[in-house]
Formats: sequence, structure tokens, C-alpha cells
Amino acid sequence: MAMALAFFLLVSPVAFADIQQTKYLAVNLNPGTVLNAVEDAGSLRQCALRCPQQSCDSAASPCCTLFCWSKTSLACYVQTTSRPYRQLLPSAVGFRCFVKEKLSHAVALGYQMIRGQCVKVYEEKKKWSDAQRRCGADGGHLYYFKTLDTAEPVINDVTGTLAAPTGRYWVGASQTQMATYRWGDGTLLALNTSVWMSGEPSDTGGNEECMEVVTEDLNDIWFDKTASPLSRLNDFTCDTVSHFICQVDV
Ligand SMILES: [Ca+2]
Repeated sequence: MAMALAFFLLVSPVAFADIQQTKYLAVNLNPGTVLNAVEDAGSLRQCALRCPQQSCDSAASPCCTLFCWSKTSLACYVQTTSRPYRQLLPSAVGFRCFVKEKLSHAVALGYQMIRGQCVKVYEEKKKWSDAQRRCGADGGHLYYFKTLDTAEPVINDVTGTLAAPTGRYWVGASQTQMATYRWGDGTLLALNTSVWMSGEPSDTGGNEECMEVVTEDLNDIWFDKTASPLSRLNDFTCDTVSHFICQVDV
């Protein structure tokens, strides 16, 4: 069961421009928010300095998306784009948390920071192209990923917040020409990669050009629960209305 991860209420802007090039804004986080490292820090300033200051524009280097510090326990929690550890914020009380300024707009729209990625699953259902437009209006795009080992915990956590999940979500990949599939950033989605479910992409009827992630098969006849890593990608008809996952780049 995914934790309740939602942010709530951005509060007064407090920037750390004096010690970092990147500004952070104060934010309240729910307990159980997934962060990925905890260290001791004697001050809020020291905690802020534990955030790697690299630009998030480079996938090769880690960047810090948010951090929290407790004056009581002197614990410093950080969330970066690269650290694999899973730490849960133990309490909303006594912690001062800060999110990267660039992401504060998305956070105010209900986006969550999960494993260093800024994502939101929509309860409403839309066609793939309308879903892409909805994400674009938020300043983002349909969620895309390159490997399931990094995407799977993000997908599980964000979709776990839905009241009535269907197990099928539009993501940012499509068939750009016959038998050629690309992620939303234009990179090739290879046919032999393990992200595909068994027998997919099937392009059934020559009419399946948009990609969905399948997390469960409610009819229990199609989804291979034993596959490891779980293979989750399916091509499907673009006009089907479905839940969808948006992402704002960090
Ligand atoms: Ca298919």
C-alpha cells in the first residue's frame, strides 16, 4: 500500500540563495513522504548544504529536489535524483521542509516529489492526446522513463494515491511511424527492451499507437505477475480514455 504522499499548502517563500545558486521554497510535507537519505546536521544551513547543488538538467549528476531539517533531532532528510535509499519523513511536526523553487508551481497543483521525480496521477480519464495536453498545461509532459527498476517505485507510489485505480495509465511514449516507438523526449523505445509486456507491442488492428503502463489486470487473465522485472508497457488505442501520469522535469 502506497503511503499518503501528497504535499499540502506552500507557505512563505524562504530562499537559500545566499548559500546555494538554487532557491528553495518552504513547504509542508505529510509524514510518510518518501525521501532518500538522512544525515545529522547541526543547523538548517548545514542541512541545505547537504543538497547536491548540481543542475537537474544533467541526468549524469545528482541534484537535490527537496530537504527537511528537524531542530529537535538534528536530522536532515534530503531527496535527490540519484540516491536509491528509501527514508520516510517521520512527522510533519518539528520539521522545516524546502522544495526547489522551480518545482513549487507543480507542487501547488498537487504534484508529488517521489524518488527525485515530480509526478502526478490524474483521477480523471482522458484520451492520450488530451492527457498530453493536460500535462503540458501544468508545465510538464506525460511521464516517461527508460528502465522499470527506477520507474516502478515511482509508478507504484503515485498510482497508489488514486481512490479507484484501474491499473492502466497513459505514459509518454507513442508509435511515431510503423513499428517505431519513441519516448516523449524523442529517444527510441527499443522493441527488445524488457519494459514491454509479453507479446507487446502488438499494434492490434494496426490501431494501437499510444503507450500505457499496466500495473494490474483486473480480469487476471493478461498480466504476468511472475515477470521479473515486471514488464508493464502496452500499446493501446489512443482514443481510449484512461488515467494518466504527468511529470514536470526537475
Ligand atoms: Ca497492445
